[in-house]
Amino acid sequence: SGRVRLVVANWKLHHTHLEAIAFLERLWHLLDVEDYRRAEIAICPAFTALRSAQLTIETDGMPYRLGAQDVFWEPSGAYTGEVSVPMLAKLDVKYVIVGHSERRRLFGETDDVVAKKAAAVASGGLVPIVCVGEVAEERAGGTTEAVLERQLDTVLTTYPVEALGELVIAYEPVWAIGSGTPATPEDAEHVARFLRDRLARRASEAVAARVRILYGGSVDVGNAVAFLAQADIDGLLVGGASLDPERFAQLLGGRP
Ligand code: G2H
Repeated sequence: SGRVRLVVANWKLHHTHLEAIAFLERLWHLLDVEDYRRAEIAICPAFTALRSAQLTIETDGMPYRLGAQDVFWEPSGAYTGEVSVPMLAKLDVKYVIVGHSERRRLFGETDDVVAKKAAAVASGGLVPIVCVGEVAEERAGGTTEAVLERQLDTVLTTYPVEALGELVIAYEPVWAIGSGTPATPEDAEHVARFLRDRLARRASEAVAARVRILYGGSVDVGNAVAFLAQADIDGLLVGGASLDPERFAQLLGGRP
């Protein structure tokens, strides 16, 4: 497909900055050149671990990208508790997860909030990983595609056109997150294809061919290879299985 595969570790609310350093040193020891050829690897720690991770990666010349798990859309101002895109850029952060279902569900993020954040990330020269996905009731009710269309279209409406090709979308069916029950690779491929077709229609064929679509939701050592084998799945967003360096290295190496 010409798209560079991307595997993202979403640590969620885990790992202090010292634990992040230890994780990176261990992963660096475990992986070899072949593993780095297989996919671009991005680590998304908590904000508090970004600086330590940045220094560790830079000092040892590790081939890992840094990502954040969220961001606010304004660059600065009276927004107590928030972190901005320019602040992340200064830490060599390349990716920002936007609209993860946990943020939508637990922190009230709407499609409009997600769209504002995605646009701010792209305008600031970083790359958003926009999460979309249906909940169990939507799936049961047959509205999966309508939900995904709404989530994707809202982002496309305000997204800077010149940055569309770099966009990353993560399809994370909410019922599959942390549940131990992933989607089947065939179902995930079907949705990825649907999203790519939608991109072709709402943006262009050229954009649709470049955008990377990841699968997330109970990805682990035993199923990672099957998802990556799908034509329209360009990578993985990994939660639980990314916390331990041994387990994550196994997953990255395709060694079940
Ligand atoms: C989905 C995923 C990572 P997990 O949230 O974003 O988590 O792999 O634990 O299901």
